[in-house]
Amino acid sequence: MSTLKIALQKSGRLNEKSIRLLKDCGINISNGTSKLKATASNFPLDILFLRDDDIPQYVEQGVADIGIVGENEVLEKRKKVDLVEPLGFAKCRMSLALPKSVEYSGCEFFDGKRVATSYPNILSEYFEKQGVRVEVEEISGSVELAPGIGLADGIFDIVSTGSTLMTNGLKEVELVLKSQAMLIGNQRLDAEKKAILKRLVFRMKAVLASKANKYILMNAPNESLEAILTLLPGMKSPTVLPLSIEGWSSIHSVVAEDDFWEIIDKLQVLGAEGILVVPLEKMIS
Ligand code: PRT
Ligand code: ZN
Repeated sequence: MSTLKIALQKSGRLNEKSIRLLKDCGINISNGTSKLKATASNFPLDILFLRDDDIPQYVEQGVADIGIVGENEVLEKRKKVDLVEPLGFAKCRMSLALPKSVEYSGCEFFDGKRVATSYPNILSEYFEKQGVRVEVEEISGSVELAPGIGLADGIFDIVSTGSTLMTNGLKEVELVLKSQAMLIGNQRLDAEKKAILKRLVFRMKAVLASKANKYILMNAPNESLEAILTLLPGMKSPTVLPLSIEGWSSIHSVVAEDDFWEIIDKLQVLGAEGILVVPLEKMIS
């Protein structure tokens, strides 16, 4: 019986959420998460804990069959791996930033300028596409300090809240790409491993869908039913049950987290009452 090997970040921003995702998929990691290797007790999965920078290479070589890593690392490392499933966490953007006082006129501003980054490949490719020539200064950490010490005119780095840029007197001037945690896979998995991966992805999708949606119940006057039903997509269609009070119904449905507040506002205008919102544990469509 075959076992799939997954590479997870040993410590850092991806570590906890990657392990959490496996747990939400019902996978028990038995012998702790502090060691280099762990084994799942109830699913054919071995876990390797690595630095995130090494994960694309290990997956390409087949040392690990699959891995969870930021899309940004996959693009930067230029390894031949499959992008299997975006996982919706560790969302960030990769942006160009300049000292606040600099007047920015557009991408051509960077012509002949020096830009410090830990992502030289993504940056070079971006400027090549723009037809702008820049000098890429590769540094491995604290990129945001580079302009202040005269190492570079600007920087290219990961931005999440923007507070690192702000505290270093920098402003974001171009968003180059968006990134999130990604499940990646080796391109030559045998049939048995592919079958295990399929089972894992099925579970992951159910977990991700449940997080992106909420179950909603409400009471509504029958004269508003039609209007309310057009607002609520549900999984196939909403469930409508009569209440014991004449002229009223109970409506059950599933709504996307993203549209949630907008839909609630409209439901209230349409006379919906007693609105209950319940988190979903798993969602299988
Ligand atoms: O030790 P190892 O090499 O495994 O980890 P690492 O230090 O290289 O990576 P880690 O754990 O910092 O990040 C892992 C992944 O998380 C990254 O590759 C991104 O895909 C994703 N991610 C999401 C982030 C951020 N958000 C983030 N904010 N990675 C880094 N940052 C840093 C950024 O470099 C900058 O210094 O946070 C700062 C900006 O944050 P704000 O909120 O101030 O804008
Ligand atoms: Zn790293």
